[in-house]
Amino acid sequence: MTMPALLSAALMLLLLSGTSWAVDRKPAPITVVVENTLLGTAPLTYTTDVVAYRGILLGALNRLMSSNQNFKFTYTEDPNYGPYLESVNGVAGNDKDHTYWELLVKKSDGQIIRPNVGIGCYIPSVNDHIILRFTTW
Ligand code: B12
Repeated sequence: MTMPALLSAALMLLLLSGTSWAVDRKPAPITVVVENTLLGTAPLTYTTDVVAYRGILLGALNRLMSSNQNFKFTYTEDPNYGPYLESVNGVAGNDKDHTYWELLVKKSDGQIIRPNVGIGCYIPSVNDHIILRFTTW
């Protein structure tokens, strides 16, 4: 290959990779649904975005908390598994009552999954409905 041909091939590669990088960085909209099966209160629904490519749920929850006064959450740091969701909107799980915030996800095909990781490891997909459900174990 001649030098100009090599240069234009390199330029083409750069442009193509630049395009996919730009697409990957589009914010991924997600919905957060807060449910309390113990009080039987109506679910609360919020929307937010995952802005970084393969960003984690914790980042999206933090973004939601900073942008919406009606959503707040706290977590504790487990030495082995990372962030443990402790409370949502002022309601905290506790060992005495065997209560906790369960993490469920309704995927865009309607299927509800229970991720085998917590809020610090789950990577939301576009249009995920993240369900934070206060329940017992
Ligand atoms: C019992 C248990 C629970 C109980 C804990 C009750 C309690 N206070 O005792 C409950 C039902 C609350 C629970 C919840 C969840 N759990 Co759990 N749990 C376990 C289990 C079966 C045993 C843990 C244990 O007692 N170890 C013995 C004690 C002595 O050690 P410990 O370090 O003190 O244990 C504490 C931590 O394990 C912590 N914990 C339990 N689960 C989780 C999950 C996360 C993400 C974090 C940060 C901490 C944490 O609670 C324990 C008690 O304080 C393990 C699997 C296993 N066989 O180890 C899964 C396990 C730890 N849980 C797991 C998961 C995914 C969850 C959930 C995220 C599930 C969900 N989708 O909702 C939620 C946490 C949601 C949240 N609020 O952040 C995963 C974690 C994997 C990972 N790398 O993230 C494990 C490994 C099971 C699996 N699927 O493989 N869990």
